[in-house]
Amino acid sequence: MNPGKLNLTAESFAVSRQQKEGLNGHRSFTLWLTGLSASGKSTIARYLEERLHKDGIRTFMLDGDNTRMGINKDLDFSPEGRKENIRRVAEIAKLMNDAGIVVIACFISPMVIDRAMAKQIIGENSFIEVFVDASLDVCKERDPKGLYKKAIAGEIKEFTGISAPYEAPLAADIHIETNIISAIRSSGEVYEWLKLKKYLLPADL
Ligand code: ADX
Repeated sequence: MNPGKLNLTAESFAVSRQQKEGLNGHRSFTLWLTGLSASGKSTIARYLEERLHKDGIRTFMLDGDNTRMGINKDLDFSPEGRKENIRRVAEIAKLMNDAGIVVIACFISPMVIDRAMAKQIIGENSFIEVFVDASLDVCKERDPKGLYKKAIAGEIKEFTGISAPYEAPLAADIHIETNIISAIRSSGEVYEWLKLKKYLLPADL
């Protein structure tokens, strides 16, 4: 829809994102974890959030299973449903970043073009793509929710990796091979990367 047609004008705020970051004592940004179901996204995110919280960093975790039970409960797993899912959660992540909060977003987000849209919504300098890379065989073996079994039996349609595509990132900011390393070590790698790239310093440094 064309915003001009709806007679909308963006409102400016009295307190800027930078001021909110200053109050919090750290920058805000979004870590975007992409990968197959059962690749370890949510487990890594949980460890990472605990660690950041201990450092006094304000965080929020967005997870596909949860948002699909709430704000996105009207969406399916068709390509259009997934695109709208990603668009909405990217807008939510952006709002949270504007509020000074660090977002850890866990979405399969299987399409390169949809992740590019998320990056565009959130802003290039605030978006960190993390590829949580586990092979399909390993994910099928883990199958914590029994979904791969159902998908292979044809009981779930359009299941990522079985009957729907997953396009791996070609140039993720962080690439974690969870076939090889544990979730806790994976979260440590992300944490060290954030420190190295100075994401965890106060906003004005
Ligand atoms: S996304 O593709 O639109 O990014 P999202 O991350 O929100 O997916 O949701 C994925 C979760 O939904 C999976 O972890 C799984 O528990 C559940 N799920 C149910 N049906 C499907 C399906 N057809 N494909 C993938 N995940 C599914």
